[in-house]
Amino acid sequence: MERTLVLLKPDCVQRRLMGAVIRRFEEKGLNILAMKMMHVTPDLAREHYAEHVDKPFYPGLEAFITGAPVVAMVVEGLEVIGVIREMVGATSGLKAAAGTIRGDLSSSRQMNLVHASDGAEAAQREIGLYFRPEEICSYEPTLIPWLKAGDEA
Ligand code: FUP
Repeated sequence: MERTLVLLKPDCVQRRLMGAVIRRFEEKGLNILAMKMMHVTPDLAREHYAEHVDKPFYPGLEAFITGAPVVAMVVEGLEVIGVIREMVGATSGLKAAAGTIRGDLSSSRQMNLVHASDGAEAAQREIGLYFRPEEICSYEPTLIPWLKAGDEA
């Protein structure tokens, strides 16, 4: 099992699309272990987007991500990091494939609705930025035998 960090970004909250996006993850059979609405501070934005801080688009990105609340989530599942990246789609909503969250619901590169960790190292780091260990509610979904076969790790 893997865990990943998902953020429903300020545009997702403002556009009333939180339920639509969460529904896709639930219907896929993924397991939401933690979820909270919060404001991203400029300090947290700089930590989260450390690799982008020096890029020309960073000031606009920081203004956007701190401009309204986000919903942060920890999601668990088999290969969940890659599965959610596929569900989210390419960075720009204009380039993201139809059927993906961004492809279906966004027409922007910045206002692309969802952040999802792009690898195991990023997932561990980003979960630690947004959640204390005691905020992550590990549990065994009773539906598991109807979501995957017993020999699927
Ligand atoms: P992604 O992994 O798809 O979320 O995208 P990146 O890590 O490449 O970029 C992080 C965020 O920066 C994206 F959500 C959108 C934003 N961005 C811009 O606003 N302008 C750009 O030119 C590139 C990225």
